[in-house]
Amino acid sequence: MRSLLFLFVSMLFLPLIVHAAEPSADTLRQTIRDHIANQEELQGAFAIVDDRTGDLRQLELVRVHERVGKTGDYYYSCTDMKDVKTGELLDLDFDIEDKAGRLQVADIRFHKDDGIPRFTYNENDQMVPLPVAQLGPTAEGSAITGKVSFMAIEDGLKINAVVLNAPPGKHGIHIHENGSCAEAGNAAGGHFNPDGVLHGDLAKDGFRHAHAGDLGNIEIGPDGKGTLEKVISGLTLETGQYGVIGRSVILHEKEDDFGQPTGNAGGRIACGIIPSS
Ligand SMILES: [Cu+2]
Repeated sequence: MRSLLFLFVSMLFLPLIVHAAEPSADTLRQTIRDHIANQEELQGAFAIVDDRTGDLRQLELVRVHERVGKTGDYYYSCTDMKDVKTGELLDLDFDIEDKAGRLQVADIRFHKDDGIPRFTYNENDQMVPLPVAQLGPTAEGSAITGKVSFMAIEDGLKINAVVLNAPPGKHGIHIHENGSCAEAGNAAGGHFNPDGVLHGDLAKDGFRHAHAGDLGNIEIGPDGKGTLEKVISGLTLETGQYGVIGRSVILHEKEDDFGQPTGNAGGRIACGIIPSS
């Protein structure tokens, strides 16, 4: 009778016990740190193949993010890591599997390069690749590079840009009409301007008072690096009047002063085509 009672009480508490077995955020973060430390000890370094380039990259942990979560059977958290060779700051996602109470890293994905996301997750936690324009110099001898990603959000696009090896100061950055960087960027044509309106600052002025490609300026620091994040409502990754796919991003020599007709930003120093994804 006593053992029956015990069984009954145990069953009452069983869901609680199972629930209590969920690993804490700290434990999950430590699982990632341990995984990296183990690799370093076993192989002398933490290295992982970049699925985009096929290169084996040696990385160093900077920090594990605070946020942890669960999707499907996996727990996850993200890390900031540094490429030992290039110094590039990367964001990697770690999936963690709970194998009968033993936590282990099941998958690792490159999520962001220098703050520029390669993909986002949709409402079903599936990965959706993002179009990323790869900026390159328009003149021989220039080392300017950069990336501009385009993420569809509820009513528009979130645009993230990083530029490296550029002259310090403010530089106009726009979406231009054509998807070509030929002829030193001139083949990209004029500003993307489907409404035929005057030049402006799109984020502030909207489609009626700015070109649909008027992203404004990116500020480059003394180290030649600059980043920009813009949320523009109305732009889209779909085809149509405000679709940006197949157009180009142009980085200009000078600051966009929002004057007419195109902001007095001077020559085109870098260019990249916005791919379909
Ligand atoms: Cu321009």
